[in-house]
Amino acid sequence: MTGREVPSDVGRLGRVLEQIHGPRDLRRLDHDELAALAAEIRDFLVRSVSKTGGHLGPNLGAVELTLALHRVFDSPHDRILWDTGHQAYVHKIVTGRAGGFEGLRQKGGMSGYPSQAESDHDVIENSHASTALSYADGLAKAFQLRGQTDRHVVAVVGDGSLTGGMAWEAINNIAADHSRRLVIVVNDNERSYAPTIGGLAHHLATLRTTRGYERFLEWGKRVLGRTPVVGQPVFEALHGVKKGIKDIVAPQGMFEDLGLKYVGPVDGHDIEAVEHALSRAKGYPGPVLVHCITRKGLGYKPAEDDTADNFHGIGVIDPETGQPLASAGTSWTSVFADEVVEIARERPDVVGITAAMQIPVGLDKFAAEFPERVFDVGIAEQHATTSAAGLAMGGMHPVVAVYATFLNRAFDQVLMDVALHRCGVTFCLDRAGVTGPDGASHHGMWDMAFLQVVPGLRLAAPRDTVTMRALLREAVAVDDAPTVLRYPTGAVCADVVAVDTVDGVDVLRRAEDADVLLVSVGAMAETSLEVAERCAQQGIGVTVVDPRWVKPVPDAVVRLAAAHRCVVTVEDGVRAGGVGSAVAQALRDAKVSTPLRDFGVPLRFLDHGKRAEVMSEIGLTAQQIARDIVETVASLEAAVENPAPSDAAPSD
Ligand SMILES: Cc1ncc(C[n+]2csc(CCOP(=O)(O)OP(=O)(O)O)c2C)c(N)n1
Repeated sequence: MTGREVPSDVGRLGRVLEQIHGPRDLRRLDHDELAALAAEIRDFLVRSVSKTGGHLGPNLGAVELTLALHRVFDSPHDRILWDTGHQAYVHKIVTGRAGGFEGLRQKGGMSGYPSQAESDHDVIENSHASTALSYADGLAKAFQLRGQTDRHVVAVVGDGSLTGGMAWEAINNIAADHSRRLVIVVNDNERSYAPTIGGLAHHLATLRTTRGYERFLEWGKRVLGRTPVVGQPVFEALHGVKKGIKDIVAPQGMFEDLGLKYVGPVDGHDIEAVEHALSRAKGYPGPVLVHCITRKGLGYKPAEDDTADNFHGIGVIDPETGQPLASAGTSWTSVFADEVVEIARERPDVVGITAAMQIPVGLDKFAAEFPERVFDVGIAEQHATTSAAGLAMGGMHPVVAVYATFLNRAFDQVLMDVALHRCGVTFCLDRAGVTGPDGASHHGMWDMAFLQVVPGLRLAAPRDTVTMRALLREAVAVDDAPTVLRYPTGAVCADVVAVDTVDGVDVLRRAEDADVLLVSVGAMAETSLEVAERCAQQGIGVTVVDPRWVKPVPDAVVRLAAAHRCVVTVEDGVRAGGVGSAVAQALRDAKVSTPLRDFGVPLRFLDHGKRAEVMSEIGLTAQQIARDIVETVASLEAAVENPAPSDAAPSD
């Protein structure tokens, strides 16, 4: 398909696709119909994902693989698990959800990942990579223990996700027990976002280039097997040295040495070949790994031509050209990207670390200028963190740039490996706070809560370009403790200039006769100022401060709080244990009795939708916060006018 051939109507299904209501319908199709279906699915994906945004490239590369999986295995009786889950659109289409694509990732619409609420065919929905093999291990054990041995468990994992440590912990366990059937399908497109890195990638590359080896063995078996007396023994002898030959010619022994049967490599776009390999795997009594070679973005020229990331994840685009339709504005990521390069030029000890997301987190400019000082460690946030500790111990200052939600994984490493050892490591958490269309797993709402308990760690939340640059510099200047910078997704707002500074705490608005001290965290500054304006219109004075460094709570915040009737905190992180909780604790410790009202993200998993829609749903808009403050101040006044009797007798 070229860009020109993409029709404009989203909902239209092709001739074959409109007959597909569930996986069973796939099994009736002949070879030509399957080929037509694959083309129709690609056409449908381009038309719909270009309208909504989403993961286009990975799904274009997984079309034939998904069709083959659903023809060979009987989902949902058999369980098909998608690692990360961003490549499961085709699975959604063939399990009766093509109609949901108009609302893909929109509020109230279909999720961009598998979702148990949507379909019995969906099992895991976490979308943090490298977990599927562990789920599969557990499911296979459960089926065995419950006597459901006719049920197959299949885990589909990309070569990128296979770089994550959890995947290897799972393989270590899966391979150790041959009493259970479990099929691992490696969807190897040689890419994570960017080309997959590391020793594993080299190993897979070697396997890719030695396809002829398995064919040679097959040939040997056929030809020599037909030769009576000498044939079979010769083959046995040949096969006996197979491992030895392989270790020299094709080190695919790695998987087999671990105890996994290896099938492949298979052309992942040849449905018959994939079906053949999967059928072999299905019939095997123990764990099997099927290695499929695919191409990300296949069939859509703009994606095929895009060497940066093959349209891994896109916003709304013109399907003809692949160009974005909306101009994005200056992103927080690009402000970070520019400043970190400036710093790197001045400080040769500063190095960058990314967990397979160099472009998305903005370390690409740094890497272009200082390639030897930026390390892509694969999807390995834990390793990234402890490796950063090692770099710090060796005299460098690492800047670890990750999405906020993915640092969850490395909590113990931040705590024990970095903080306990007082290592100067700076974590830059992109996409912090409510992110939007990627849903529950991608909201970066936990960092400010779980990092509160890390002794010595300092956390800053910039509110605009100027504070972002300044705080990054302040953070990398700390060489004896971890520092964290967290900033949201999307375009950075206009600069919010402080009217005053009190011991490092920026005063953004000072109200005469202030009733309320509003402590605004990072990018909530614009909202907080609007809150103050709305309250002023109701006769309530609100002074707005931005502590910049929110952990530990600055003393100045406590002193200012003591001089007000009420303190309000506004943050886009989870309320439970967040900055509001920390300020409340600091006030209690200082015996400041000013009442506090904390606004933040409620303790539940948030759905997908636009960021503004989600913020409104959870009450984090200026209008909702201002209304609440007006009510709080009114109830404080009522309490002063009608104090509760202090000597009320206890009830029996
Ligand atoms: C723990 C974690 N870190 C980072 C990511 C971001 N991420 C999403 S998909 C992806 C690349 C996955 O590559 P691969 O598994 O090969 O799948 P492909 O897109 O190539 O099909 C990354 C890094 C993630 N989902 N989870």
